[in-house]
Amino acid sequence: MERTFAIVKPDATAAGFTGRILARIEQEGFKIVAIKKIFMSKKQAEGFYAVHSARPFFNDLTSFMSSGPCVVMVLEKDGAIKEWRNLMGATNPAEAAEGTLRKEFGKNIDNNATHGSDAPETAATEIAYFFSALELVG
Ligand code: IDP
Repeated sequence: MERTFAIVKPDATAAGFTGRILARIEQEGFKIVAIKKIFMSKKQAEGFYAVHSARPFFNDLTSFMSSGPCVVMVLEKDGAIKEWRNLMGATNPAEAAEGTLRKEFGKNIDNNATHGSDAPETAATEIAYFFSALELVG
């Protein structure tokens, strides 16, 4: 069974969408293996998005991610990485398909409600950034 790392971003927690997003996650057959609410510092957000440090939107992205609380999670399902990205939809909510989380809950490309790992190596790194092995409750 594959695991991926997911975030309910600060725009979505502030708007009160956490419960509805968690409900969709369970309805779509993901098991929530670990979950917690955190408020990242700018430095912690920069560490998490280090792979994007050369991108023009890095400062805005890390400021946004440290602007309010997030819900961070480890999700488990067959093909979890791809399945979670499919459920999130396109990065830009304006381009996201009907029925996806970013279409329903995202406002724009900066405030797009959710994050998901893009590959097995990133999933492993991102899970380890936020959770210890003891916190993963299979
Ligand atoms: P993903 O979250 O769909 O995997 P990435 O390309 O990994 O997309 O980008 C990480 C995050 O950075 C996105 O979720 C989005 O919030 C933000 N982002 C990506 N591209 C842009 C952009 O062109 N302008 C502003 N923000 C962007």
